Amino acid sequence: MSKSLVSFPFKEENVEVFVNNIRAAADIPEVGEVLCVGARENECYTQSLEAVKGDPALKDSKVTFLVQERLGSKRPGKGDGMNTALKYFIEETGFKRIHFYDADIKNFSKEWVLESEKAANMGFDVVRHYFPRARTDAMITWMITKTGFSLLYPDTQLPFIEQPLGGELLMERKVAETLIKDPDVLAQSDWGIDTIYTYKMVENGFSMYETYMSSGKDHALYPGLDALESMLYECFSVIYYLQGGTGISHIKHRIEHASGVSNRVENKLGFDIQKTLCLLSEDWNEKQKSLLDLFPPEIGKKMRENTERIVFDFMDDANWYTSYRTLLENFDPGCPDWRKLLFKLWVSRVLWYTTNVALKGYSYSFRHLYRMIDGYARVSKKVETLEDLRNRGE
Ligand code: GDX
Ligand code: MN
Repeated sequence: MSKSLVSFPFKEENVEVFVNNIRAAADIPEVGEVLCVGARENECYTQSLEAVKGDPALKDSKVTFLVQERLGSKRPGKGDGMNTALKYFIEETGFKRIHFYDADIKNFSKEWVLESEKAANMGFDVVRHYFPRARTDAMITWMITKTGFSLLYPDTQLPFIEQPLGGELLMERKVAETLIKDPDVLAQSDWGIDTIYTYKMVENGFSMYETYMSSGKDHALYPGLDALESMLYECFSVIYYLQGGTGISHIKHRIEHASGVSNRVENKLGFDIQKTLCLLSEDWNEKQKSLLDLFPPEIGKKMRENTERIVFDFMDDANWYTSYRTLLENFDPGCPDWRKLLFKLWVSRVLWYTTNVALKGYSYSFRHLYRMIDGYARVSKKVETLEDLRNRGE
């Protein structure tokens, strides 16, 4: 069948936004079915299903609702949702392609689907959306995922994928077939799913096109950085387990050039700095303090000072590189104190970046972030030192 399946993993989203998105996807001639995979049968699930059933605009469309299966071994989360969709796509349909979109996108339209279809029609196996983001957004992507890929896989395309955690993507059927057979993919039931999909796509040599959505993604906002703790931990844990992979092939990878950025995105500097500062000084215990002995003395000492007063001015690019290496060598994914410490190290890194880089402007910030990833790859390949990293001009 030459059509596509569009899939929305969802948990607790605004029903009106979600149903609008289902309607937009179902209305596209290239789309044969819309699949909605809910975390559980909650209010959002039943209300969205009711709304779909009663909608005359959807009476000729195939819209399927499923509760996600328990497929993985990590926290049951978005990973089980996405893998349930992959499994359904392979086992229950003959469609050519599967698309994924987050359910909470307020400005979702048929363009999102059609843009991916066009790139896939050019012969790419995977299409991923990327879009303009505020300079303080995507702090897990930049400081954890891209940094980790740059340290571990500097010779591959992995560090240079624009939005390795993005939830908006298309796969040709052969990609889905490969992923769903992979035990590492199936196990990853939590927020680590996006990282593992991205990694496995590259490891298997699938070609990738990144299409630029200049309108950006307008979606539900997080209250503060603390809400990101589980996402951070789950995304880092995947990188931790991915250490030691070898023989990653060079893939055909095209990144569509970015066009404009709206003033709203360009001028936004947005999270609650006051609240974030407090996260550095809260919840310390003796175990966490002793784990800091594993870090280079100047980093351990400064971090430990946070039990008395807030200190983050030391967490520059070079010290983040070293901290990350220490984490890769010593982290214990099962230990709650390592999890807290990882979070605090990352908070100090985000605060350093915000006050030393983000405040200097939008273009300055992105130049810095891209050069940081290039620099980390050079240091990993031992063609530059940490001192070079500190001395590089902007
Ligand atoms: N089925 C299912 N089960 N869906 C879920 C679950 C779950 O347990 N948890 C969240 N979702 C859905 C949610 O309803 C939404 O549609 C999507 O997954 C993304 O969740 P959201 O809370 O909107 O997260 P956020 O921060 O906007 O997500 C972005 O970053 C994540 C990441 O960085 O890991 C987004 O690009 C995600 O696709 C990406 O996984
Ligand atoms: Mn969202």
